[in-house]
Amino acid sequence: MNINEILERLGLHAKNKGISTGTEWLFSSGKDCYESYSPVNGKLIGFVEAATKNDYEKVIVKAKETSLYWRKIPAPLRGALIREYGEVLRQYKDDLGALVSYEMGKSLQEGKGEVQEMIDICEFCTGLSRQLHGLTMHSERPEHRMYEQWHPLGVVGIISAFNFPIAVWAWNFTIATICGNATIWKPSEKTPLTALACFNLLSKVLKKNKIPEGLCNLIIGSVENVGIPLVDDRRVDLVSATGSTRMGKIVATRVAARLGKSLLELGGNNALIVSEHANIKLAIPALVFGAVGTCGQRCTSTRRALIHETHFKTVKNALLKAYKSLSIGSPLDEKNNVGPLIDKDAVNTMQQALKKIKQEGGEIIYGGEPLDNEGGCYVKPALVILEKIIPMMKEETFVPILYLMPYSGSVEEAIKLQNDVDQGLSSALFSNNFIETETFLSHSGSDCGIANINIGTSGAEIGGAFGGEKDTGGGRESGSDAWKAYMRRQTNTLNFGDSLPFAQGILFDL
Ligand code: UN1
Repeated sequence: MNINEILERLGLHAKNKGISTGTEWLFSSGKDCYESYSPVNGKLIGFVEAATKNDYEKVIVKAKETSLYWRKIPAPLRGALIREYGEVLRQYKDDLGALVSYEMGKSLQEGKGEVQEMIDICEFCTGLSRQLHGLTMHSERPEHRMYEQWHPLGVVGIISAFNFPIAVWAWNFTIATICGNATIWKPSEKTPLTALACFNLLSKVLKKNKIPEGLCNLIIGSVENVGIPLVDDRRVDLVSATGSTRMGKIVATRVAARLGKSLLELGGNNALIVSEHANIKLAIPALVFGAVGTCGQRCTSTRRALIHETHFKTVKNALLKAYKSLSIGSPLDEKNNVGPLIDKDAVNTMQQALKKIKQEGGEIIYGGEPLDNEGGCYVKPALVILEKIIPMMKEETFVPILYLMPYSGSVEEAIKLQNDVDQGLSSALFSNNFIETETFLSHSGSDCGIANINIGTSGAEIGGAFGGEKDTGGGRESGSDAWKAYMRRQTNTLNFGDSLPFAQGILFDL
């Protein structure tokens, strides 16, 4: 694979502009640049100009203006634009997937999978654009009609994280666009080039369809210059942010201070329960993929394995065997199972976390050490046995550390352990016992936004609503009726009679 050729096909250069209004690339008014290094081999991929506060101002003005035009375009026509983008993504799936892999470090399979998620959501949105339905209700008054409709919000700000550098943006951007909004995307500063590549492809579709500047905007900049101005800006009607709980709390508080809307998809601390009735053959690959896929950097990654004591030894040994056979190395080489962490800081975070885990009584039975292959940020995924809950187990480390913890008694015991963390994104139970699976899915079962049976915690499909409870932020993105967060609801009551009855039977004679 020739990465330079891929960069060229995606329209990327050694030095790139970092601000786009969809159809135009703008120079930054400042002098700062981001350098994007690959975690695969430590090599510099390219420079990207960093936006200033003034640049942000230029972009929001354009976005607001264009949102007034776009809201009048019929939703199915907005859907047709997104369908075209999906077609372009299909053509560039291999190149874009490889760039995701090279800039972020996830395996090539997963990089292409991320582009596939984008293609899928484009298809979903094409259909959805004809189904932005409201309800009709029966009025209590004669010759009255009551119904609700959904209108665009205006401008949607999208803040995304490095771990899914483009798919999470696509879930937000496609839905926001068919719902009639303009969008401004602030991607992670750690993965600016994949964002630029998405916009190079998008601009082809926008130009072909003669879409005015400012409908889809991208702005690469710091928290201070872009993040905070966007979050605090009353002109931004919805802020959709993906990232850490720490970041989410700042966004939520600042947006709430101006009574704005936010949609948050934050951290997870996801558990997979292996019950006494589990099919162990299914549970093992689900655990391994969940814990080491994307090198433990998915918000849906499996962090805790709660294993019934009858299976503990078997599962532990099977995991040890599987972990020993993992091939760790360049994610561009399809025979490798695990790529690098995002950067050296993440490697250090993992070392610090393991130190603390040891101090708190955890037993590291495998891995954890940094590997110095090819100048990248590689680590050996770690397995840790816990006999009791330790404070570290309650933290989301965002590195490949899997805690194994035995439980005894009924599935209720495991559910209690699972729910005993601040986060509530994803959860899984492996069991072939109907009473257990129904208990897990009942009102008193898993408290997470995602609860799976005989499927791991990661790898959700786009068709379902994605997000979680508690410190995960409560927002829902992607499928189902998540689109409602990107629109405003209006209740309409119409009188087609010749009298004016008041609701609740109130008489008001003049
Ligand atoms: C994330 O890590 O922020 O379910 C999103 C999954 C992916 C999305 C993860 N489809 O693992």
